[in-house]
Amino acid sequence: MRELAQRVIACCRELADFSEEPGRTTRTFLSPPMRDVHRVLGTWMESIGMRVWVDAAGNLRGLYGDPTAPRLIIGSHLDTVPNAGAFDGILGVVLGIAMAELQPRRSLEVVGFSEEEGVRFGFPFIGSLAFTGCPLLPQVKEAIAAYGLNPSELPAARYAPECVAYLEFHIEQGPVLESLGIPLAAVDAIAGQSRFLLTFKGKANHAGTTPMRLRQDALAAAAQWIGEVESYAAGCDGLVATVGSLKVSPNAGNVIPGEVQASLDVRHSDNVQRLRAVQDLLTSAEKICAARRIELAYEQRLDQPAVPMNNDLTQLLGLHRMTSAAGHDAMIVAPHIPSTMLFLRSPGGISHHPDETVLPEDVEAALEAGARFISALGAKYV
Ligand code: HGY
Ligand code: MN
Ligand code: MN
Repeated sequence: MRELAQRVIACCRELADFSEEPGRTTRTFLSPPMRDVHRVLGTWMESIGMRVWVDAAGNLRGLYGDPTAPRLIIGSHLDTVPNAGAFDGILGVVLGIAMAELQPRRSLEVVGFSEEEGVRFGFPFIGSLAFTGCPLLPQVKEAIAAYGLNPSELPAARYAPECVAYLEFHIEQGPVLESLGIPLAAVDAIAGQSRFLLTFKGKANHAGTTPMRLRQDALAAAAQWIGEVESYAAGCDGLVATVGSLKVSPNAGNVIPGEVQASLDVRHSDNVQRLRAVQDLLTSAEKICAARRIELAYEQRLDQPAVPMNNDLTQLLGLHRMTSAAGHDAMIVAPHIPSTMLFLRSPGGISHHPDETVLPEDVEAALEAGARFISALGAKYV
């Protein structure tokens, strides 16, 4: 297993070089480097006897074993955030291929979802939404056609009726397992998340000649609100709220900002508390803008409730249990197919960053836990 674990890590590090940006890992929905990822993983899949295809949503699919038998799905995402690490998403796909290499006595489909992070269009989970038969937006279908795939074949991307269970290996992306000194965990629920795009519209003007009392400074309004977002979340147990992206226009040092676009990401394992926080934070933006004669507009990009994992499958993993504060494709798949997740420790608790990493011994432990899960599953889902 240690040799296989080393190959898994080496493969993830090799794939991290497939990027839209030289010198850092950025791979978004159906971008050119995705073809290289499909090629390298497809070659490994074919070498162990899997049938390999790319579906109309750009998901990489590999089927091992009898296509008519009850099937386990092992999946995660192939895309990344900008300047990402080498393991978020891709580790789950490569571990799925490694599980197939161990020649389990059951059918296994590995799915590399084409997009989970939501970077290209501002909303996430395109690959797993297509996999679960959800319709895709026109601009996504245009991107699919531009990539050379056929949007009219999207219905065929839906999971097969033989699918009986879904397992997603993923790095924890936080500090919990390291603080407990344990390598792995089984996920019992995934926190809900709300994503918004807010537009603060003021009045651009000359930075030198415009007195402070006459300004309608969109960035000053957004900055005041961002401070309130941080202090609000810091005061709410279990809540996280982030303004991760900011677009300022005209974005010149000697011009008062006329318009700012700001993202908002709010998460909590309890849906009621998450929705209350969203309402409070939008109200706070409205109050700040009213006081500053700034126009405010906002659109919701995601309203993803918290999702419990399948208790039987989580139990079957026989590991420490925890809730995931990060979102995952499993939250899209779980309402359709009994699902669970297996977390690997994140050294330093770092993710969405080039320093993201895994320990070889933890990858080895994940392979062993995955093999135990598959043989235990065989007794339950046939
Ligand atoms: O943002 C998330 O929770 C995940 O990493 N996509
Ligand atoms: Mn991520
Ligand atoms: Mn991820």
